[in-house]
Amino acid sequence: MKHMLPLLPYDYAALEPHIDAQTMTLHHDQHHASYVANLNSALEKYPELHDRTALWLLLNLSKVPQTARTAVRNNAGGHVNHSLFWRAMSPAASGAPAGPLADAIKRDFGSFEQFKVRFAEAGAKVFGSGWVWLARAQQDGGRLQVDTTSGHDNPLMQGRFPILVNDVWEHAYYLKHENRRGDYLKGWWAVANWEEAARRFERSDHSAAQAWEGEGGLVAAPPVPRSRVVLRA
Ligand code: MN3
Repeated sequence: MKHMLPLLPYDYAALEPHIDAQTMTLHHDQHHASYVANLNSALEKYPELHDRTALWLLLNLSKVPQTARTAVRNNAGGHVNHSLFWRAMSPAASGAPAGPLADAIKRDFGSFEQFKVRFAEAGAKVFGSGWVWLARAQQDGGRLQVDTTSGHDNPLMQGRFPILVNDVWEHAYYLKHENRRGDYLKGWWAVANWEEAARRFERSDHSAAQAWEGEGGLVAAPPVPRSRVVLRA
């Protein structure tokens, strides 16, 4: 099994003006594609790992031979996180969560506004390359929390389930915002996909293992029909 680059679920320009088409094109077609290619290449010599999903590899690094472990951690992580990230945004974003997720955010952060401040502050403080997450603890009554990870690590590696994610690597914003990561974080709310977050929140209401059984499909999901995606010549 070769790991495959999923298609974007919308046009490269669909998140304009908040995220520009050139950034989306480079980010998906070059950055994400390179993680997939490098993951396949890192696994070439290890046929016993060829049937494993990227998520399985990330969560079972101790079973990956040491010579390939760092490459697998970085590139399986890059593949899993970007696959989540494309779906964490939508051109038809509602602007705010609804239903049980909205209630849980109010319970755990005080208000939606307070959550947004916490998320943006945490994202701004990530040193170097990393990610900012809304994640759900498996213990502690399934509390929501803001997490940050370095490189391409994922909260699941600490047993927390990702609900919403933003990429704060410079490649996610530098063309449009240069060094102003705070501007990117502020504008990003306009495309945050609360419908997807609500689906993930609902799915997280189980043990981590159960929740992630459905997640294998995330990375290996069949691509959306090409007619929905404008491909460059
Ligand atoms: Mn990225």
